[in-house]
Amino acid sequence: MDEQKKVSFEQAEMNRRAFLKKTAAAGAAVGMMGLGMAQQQPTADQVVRGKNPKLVVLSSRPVVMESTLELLGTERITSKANLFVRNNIDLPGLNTTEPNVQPGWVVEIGGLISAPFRITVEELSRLPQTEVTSVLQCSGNGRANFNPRPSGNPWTYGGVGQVTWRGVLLKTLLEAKEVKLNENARFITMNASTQGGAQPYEKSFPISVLDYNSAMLALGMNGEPLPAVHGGPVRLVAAGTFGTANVKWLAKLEFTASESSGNEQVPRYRVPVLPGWNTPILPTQPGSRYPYALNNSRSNWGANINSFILSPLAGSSVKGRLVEVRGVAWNDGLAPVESVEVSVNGGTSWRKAIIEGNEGKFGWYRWVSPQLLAPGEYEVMARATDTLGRTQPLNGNVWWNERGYEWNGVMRVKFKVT
Ligand SMILES: Nc1nc2c(c(=O)[nH]1)N[C@H]1C(S)=C(S)[C@@H](COP(=O)(O)O)O[C@H]1N2
Ligand SMILES: [Mo]
Repeated sequence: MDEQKKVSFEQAEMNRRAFLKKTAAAGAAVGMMGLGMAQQQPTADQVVRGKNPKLVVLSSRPVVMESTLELLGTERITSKANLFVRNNIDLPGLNTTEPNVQPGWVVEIGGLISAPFRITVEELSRLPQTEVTSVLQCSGNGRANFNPRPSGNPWTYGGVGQVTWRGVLLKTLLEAKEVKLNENARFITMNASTQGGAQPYEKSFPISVLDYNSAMLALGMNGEPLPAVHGGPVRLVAAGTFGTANVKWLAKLEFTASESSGNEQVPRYRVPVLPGWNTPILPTQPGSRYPYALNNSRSNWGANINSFILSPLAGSSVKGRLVEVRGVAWNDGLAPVESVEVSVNGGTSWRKAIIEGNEGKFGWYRWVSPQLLAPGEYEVMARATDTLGRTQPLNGNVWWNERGYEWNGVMRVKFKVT
């Protein structure tokens, strides 16, 4: 267990004990009501105010909770109640979906630009605002499928959601301030606030991969001020990238010539690759260790192509004969998702699903595949492909990597037709 994990494990344990003590006291006060409350883990709404109690808490300190395929299937845009949370470092007092009202909050913008400056949230809110709908996904989502199971939070499929961000494009901000990029600027290096004594969180993303043109300082989500737990009052959103670059509680943003060498950049959040950017994962022996360094691996940059089956749900029974298999597909937004193929016979034959629509290039493509199915047991699979020919492996374990990132294996769902 590395040092950071050990610390957070101890914190989680302390938190659990404090919680048990509290619930035991509360339980005693109401005569326990026969609920055996002292055995229960805190629910998502107890960990973060405003969250749906159906979210699954993976850690209460730092806060890590995942949504479910069932909940994701009920909404076109994931509500703040149903959106997963991934904190590496909690900021005290922000475990709520309410806005984080902090007048005068400052973001420092600097590094390789013609003139560094500071900007307040009030000033940001007076600049032209842009909306973008994008898929937010933890790069560890799907980790529980890897065999052997890598260390880290055992995300199943719920570390993902689709939300609409509103804020000021970085490009718009620099133009408004009449600030020019230095030609040596290659990366954006960001720091989260350390208010309340929080540990630093520093991440870098290459300007080229990040689709600099759509990177924004987000102040809002789904038509409301950005919820505190999701990074309010201001968060960097790089549509098309995995969650890790989307720094919450943004305090500083610098244009730099190279990547941060901090712990969150290396060895964390990386996959083995041959040198190069946005390259495929280098296959490694499942179960083996990898000596992560900046030059033999890459950070979790652009989201790789993926698709999830949202209906029917695993283990469910549906009425035949016409069964609508439904789901979503997405990628990094660099090319459109071209097709989703569905198989109901273990991959022997595939049929193209109907793509019903998508929420812009960074959002989910909703697809449906009507199937005529006689009563019986089925296993349905779905595989997305984009116009660059990028597709999902039938066996996601081919990309097994020590830390279990970027799972995009074809999903298999067993259900019954009655
Ligand atoms: N300041 C800060 N920003 C952060 C993190 C964090 O721990 N601290 N976690 C990152 C990771 S790993 C993910 S997956 C996303 C999760 O975003 P959410 O909690 O809003 O769902 O936030 C990213 N931004
Ligand atoms: Mo993440």
